[in-house]
Amino acid sequence: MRNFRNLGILTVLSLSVSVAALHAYAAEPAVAPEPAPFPAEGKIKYVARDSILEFKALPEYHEPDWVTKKFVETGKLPPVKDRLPREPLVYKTGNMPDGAGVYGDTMRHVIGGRPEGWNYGAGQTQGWGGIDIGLSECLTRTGPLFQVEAKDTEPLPNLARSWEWSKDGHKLTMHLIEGAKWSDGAPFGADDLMFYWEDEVLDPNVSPLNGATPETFGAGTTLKKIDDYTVEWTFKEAFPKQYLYAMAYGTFCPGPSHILKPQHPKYSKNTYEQFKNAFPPEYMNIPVMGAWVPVEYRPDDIIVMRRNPYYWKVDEKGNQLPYLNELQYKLSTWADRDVQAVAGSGDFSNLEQPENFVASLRRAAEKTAPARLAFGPRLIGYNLRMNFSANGWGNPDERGQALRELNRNEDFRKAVTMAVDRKAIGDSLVKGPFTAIYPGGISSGTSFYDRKSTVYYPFDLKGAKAELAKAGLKDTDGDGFVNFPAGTAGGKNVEIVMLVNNDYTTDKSLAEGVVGQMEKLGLRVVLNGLNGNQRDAANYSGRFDWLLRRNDTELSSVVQNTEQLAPVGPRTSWNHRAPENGEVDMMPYEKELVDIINKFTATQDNDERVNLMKQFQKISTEHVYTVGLTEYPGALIINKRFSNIPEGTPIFMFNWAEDSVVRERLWVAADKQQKYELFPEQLPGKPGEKGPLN
Ligand code: BQZ
Ligand code: CA
Repeated sequence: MRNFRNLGILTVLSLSVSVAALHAYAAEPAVAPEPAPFPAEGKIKYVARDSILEFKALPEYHEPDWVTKKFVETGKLPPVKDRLPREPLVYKTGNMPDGAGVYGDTMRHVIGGRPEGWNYGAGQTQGWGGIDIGLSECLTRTGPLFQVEAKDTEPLPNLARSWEWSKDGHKLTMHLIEGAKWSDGAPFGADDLMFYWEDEVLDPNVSPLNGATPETFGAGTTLKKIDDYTVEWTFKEAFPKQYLYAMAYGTFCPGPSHILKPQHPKYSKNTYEQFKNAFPPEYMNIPVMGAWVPVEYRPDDIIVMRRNPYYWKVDEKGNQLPYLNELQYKLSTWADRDVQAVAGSGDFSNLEQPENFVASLRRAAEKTAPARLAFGPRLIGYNLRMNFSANGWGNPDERGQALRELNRNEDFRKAVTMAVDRKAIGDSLVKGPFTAIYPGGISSGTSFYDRKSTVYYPFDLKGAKAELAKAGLKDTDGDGFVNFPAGTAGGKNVEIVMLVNNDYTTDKSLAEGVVGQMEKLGLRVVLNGLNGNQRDAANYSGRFDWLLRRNDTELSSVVQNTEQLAPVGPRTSWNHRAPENGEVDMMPYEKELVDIINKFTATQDNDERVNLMKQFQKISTEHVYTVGLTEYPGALIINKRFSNIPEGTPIFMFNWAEDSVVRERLWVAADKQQKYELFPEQLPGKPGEKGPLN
């Protein structure tokens, strides 16, 4: 039924969508232009938060027959009811679009990242594309919240099954799921949380993946173990419910402490580097709380994961989840993920690169199309971020230091933002109703967005050049590029190195666009294109002058990764962090932003939160905290054989769709199942052993 809808977009594509020609203003800030409405497809069926899941004991439990026959009856595994917690997480049938499912089949992902190893808590990526999202279950969960009305929502329980606040709101007692086990059968409990908190988050020598720092949970926050299934948070603020989002994916997903702790420098002779690299990609069967366990890794080829026999979630009939026996992650490119998903050799993609929109739409509109394609709201955006640290983050040389001083000059930032022709930038990616002028700040697709609070410096090259002159830059040697003033960096041409993620066509296209437009302004920009892992490392360590970066959830949801909106801590902002042993040298307006974020986090008054975000939006766009480039909608592409895909799932909001679709609930009807499994009727082996168990 989606095909005719896609045709709808195709016909819109053929119309020449004309945005009212923007008048070139002087350097007068304007209000952002109204983004052209985008026909997001798939109506989200909003549900009550507590209609999704609960924790309770069921009269009986089931598992795939082959698990019983080959593993339980042979004594290799205890019976399924002994592998489940006393009260497992139960997904309610009423929230399942296609009801309870049947076992079988696999989901074939294609990803553009590459695994560094399995030590997520020490900052290693597994290659993105849903791998870490599936492996690392977290205290709370927010991906599926897209289907819950924003006003009364709160993160869903997950490893933390319930929590309550003290009367004065400074303490939060959190109750963990009881009797759950890691995929190797070891017990899960508060010790896993304490290792993650004390020895990974608080330890300044360890930086967990997705960037959890002590300030992510509020400066001065403490966590204490009460008993095996109870922990107690203590916060400086009263009732900072915002931090329940930080306890979801990305920032509080504890690892298997029984495996990790012996390798940590505090408990071994290992260096921090040896700890981080103690579980290379070749290390198989790392214990996880997730639904699938890595059992096979072939470099540049594939990662295969098999169902976790101790997974602690069931459906209302008592069927232990997941329904899908296997996940595959073909190690290719992000662009190839789109191609394979519409072609049917892959099963899933977040269509997020506009260069692939038209070809993907055409293929998905055909009768024989193997996959459904549905666009969501405009929540994918890109910003040009300037390194604001003038006190040493990234150890710049003289040129780099001089450039950071320029980045901190508002006339310079205005010159840059006014020299960006956002219409041309968007059209360079894809023509049609998709891209919108994006001044920066909160995405227009979020419930916190307020256009009137969004300051926009319209494209105006003449005005931009005037601002550049005001910043003290002149082309003293007449070669078309402005120079540093005499005595600064040798009075040479200003040369800006912009960090770019080479794994995406879109990132590279936008970067080329920026180079070209800055040249017209008289600024020489040079690209430093790195693959995703190297780009992330350079970003975290401040080794960049400018950074072209796709938005993360702090701009597509505001409530997720909120601490990344401003330098509320030494390592929370994407483009302004503290040097080794120093402070963040904040500019006055940044201090205002930090103050607003802290207030936002400390209040639960929705009207006040909306108001604070309007202030944030105004101050950050007026002072050009980032230079917005373009924003557009993404589309979810999923093979038609899968059931239980929630209609209208956005590819990106509180998290990526790999989280939001709730993969452990997806299933394939028996008559549609394919023989794609690579390790049929096999289960994960022992930690560190080769491959799956037969
Ligand atoms: C989605 C996502 C799941 C990271 C990554 C990648 C890294 C960034 C970002 C996206 C990929 C896909 O995004 O592009 O569609 O599948 O993995 O995690 O861009 O380089 O560091 O933030 O999420
Ligand atoms: Ca020059």
